[in-house]
Amino acid sequence: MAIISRGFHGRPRVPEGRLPPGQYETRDFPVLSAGPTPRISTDRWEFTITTESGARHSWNWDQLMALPTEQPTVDLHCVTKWSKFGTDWQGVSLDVLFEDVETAADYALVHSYGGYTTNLPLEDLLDGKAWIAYRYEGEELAPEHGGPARLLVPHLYLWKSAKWVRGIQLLLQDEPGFWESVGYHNYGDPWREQRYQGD
Ligand SMILES: Nc1nc2c(c(=O)[nH]1)N[C@H]1C(S)=C(S)[C@@H](COP(=O)(O)O)O[C@H]1N2
Ligand SMILES: [Mo]
Repeated sequence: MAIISRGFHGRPRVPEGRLPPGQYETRDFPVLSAGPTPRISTDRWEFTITTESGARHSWNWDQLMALPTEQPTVDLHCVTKWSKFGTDWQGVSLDVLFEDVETAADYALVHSYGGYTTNLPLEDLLDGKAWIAYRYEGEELAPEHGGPARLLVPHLYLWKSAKWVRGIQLLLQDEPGFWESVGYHNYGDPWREQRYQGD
């Protein structure tokens, strides 16, 4: 019987507990977009939170830049099974943007320039769990990766991190977004491997 010492064979192993089930680590940063890359200049860029009663809270680019920023370092998990560890971002916490928003809604539908949408519970955007990110690894966020600004919600599969984000619509009742309406899981927790409906 062969004695196999796992410590000395194969690829270096990922630190225990860092890779969700069914994922592999990559060092690349693949681009996954369902359509063409919209080009939005920061002069025209606007981000709006709309409440269930129709109240609108908007920020232009200069107003976004004037808000306090954070520099989260996070692991990314894509439903196509790649994970990327320790990515460095800069952006504004959604807690800052929601400070003056009064709502009784439990659900959020995120809208992007170009028409992409994705839904998630409002609580998954709050308490330090999500950002409007506009810098990646010390540089302006590239258009292919969602520049000038994207949503970053790293505790859910990456399809929830809407690129070219333009607004968040608050809803009393949940509504599926683009991938959620064609069979992706409604919530998308990588640690529970919620890839598709029924998982
Ligand atoms: N607007 C928009 N956001 C999007 C997508 C998209 O097609 N359009 N794709 C999603 C998917 S499926 C993934 S995996 C990630 C990919 O981000 P990346 O291209 O920066 O790796 O963006 C998500 N956000
Ligand atoms: Mo994805």
